[in-house]
Amino acid sequence: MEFITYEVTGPVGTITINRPKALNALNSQVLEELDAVLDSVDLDAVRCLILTGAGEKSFVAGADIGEMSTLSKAEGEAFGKKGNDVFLKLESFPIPVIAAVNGFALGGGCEISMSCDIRICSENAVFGQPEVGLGITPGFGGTQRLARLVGPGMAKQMIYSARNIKADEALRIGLVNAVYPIEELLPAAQKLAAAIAKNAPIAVRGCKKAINEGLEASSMAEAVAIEEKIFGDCFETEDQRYGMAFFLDKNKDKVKEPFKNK
Ligand code: DAK
Repeated sequence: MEFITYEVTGPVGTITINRPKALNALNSQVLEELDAVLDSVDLDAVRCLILTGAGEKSFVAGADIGEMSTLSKAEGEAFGKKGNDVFLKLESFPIPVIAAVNGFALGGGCEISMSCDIRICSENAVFGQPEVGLGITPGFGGTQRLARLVGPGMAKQMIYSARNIKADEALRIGLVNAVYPIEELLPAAQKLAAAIAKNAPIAVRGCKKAINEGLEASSMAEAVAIEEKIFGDCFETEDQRYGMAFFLDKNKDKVKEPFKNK
């Protein structure tokens, strides 16, 4: 792959968008490679993913404006579909994905971070949806995911004004969970990923599914029914039996074994 690197350390996989000359902007090839790398993740071994950008300046500076500038209507739709398919794949990916936002996250960059489960960022991060200044609307889910994450009022202000916000404001409005000095960002992401990876993987996946599908449900009754089903499924797992037996066994000298993902 030319623009994506993928490294696995223990149960944590790190995907890096590596096109620093264009501030990691998303062109068709980046989107295709991202799609392929997600398909290649070994879900038996990897329990959490980190998504980041190469370098210290930019996470993703948006969709590739050069490539988009010459698109016809049909090509624009095809480009949009390619992006939306990858973003939906990330959002519904079976295991959690942490976006480690290391600089600019503009347009498609902000949108791809919002397709991840959790966002943390560096102090130099900048978020924004500048599309209306380019004569387009956000096209990779920005109007939908930003409104769900920070509320419609703040999302509308950011999108209509095309104003970028810095890391401290992103933290204040709940777009990111934490801000770190740039050199501490990846270690923090790895620490969080390791903490997630240590827990029962089938239960963690179930939580992701329950939260995502519950948010799409039309009523709380429907949402809790989704949770009930996923909760019930846990009782068919070895990990549930082991986790509860370990708690009930009051032997303080016993060391907890890794969950088996079964
Ligand atoms: N696309 C292509 N190249 C980009 C780029 C981008 N989004 N952002 C930066 N680059 C390139 C620059 O052209 C420059 O290339 P060279 O001139 O060196 O060849 C290089 O990266 C370094 O950028 P700058 O020289 O501009 O660096 P600065 O530090 O001065 O400025 C900046 C950094 C991030 C403030 C600036 O580069 C900038 O404003 N970039 C554009 C940010 C932006 O507007 N992003 C949103 C793009 S719109 C759709 C679905 C989704 C979308 C659209 C349609 N459909 C459903 C159809 C998504 C749209 C977007 O994301």
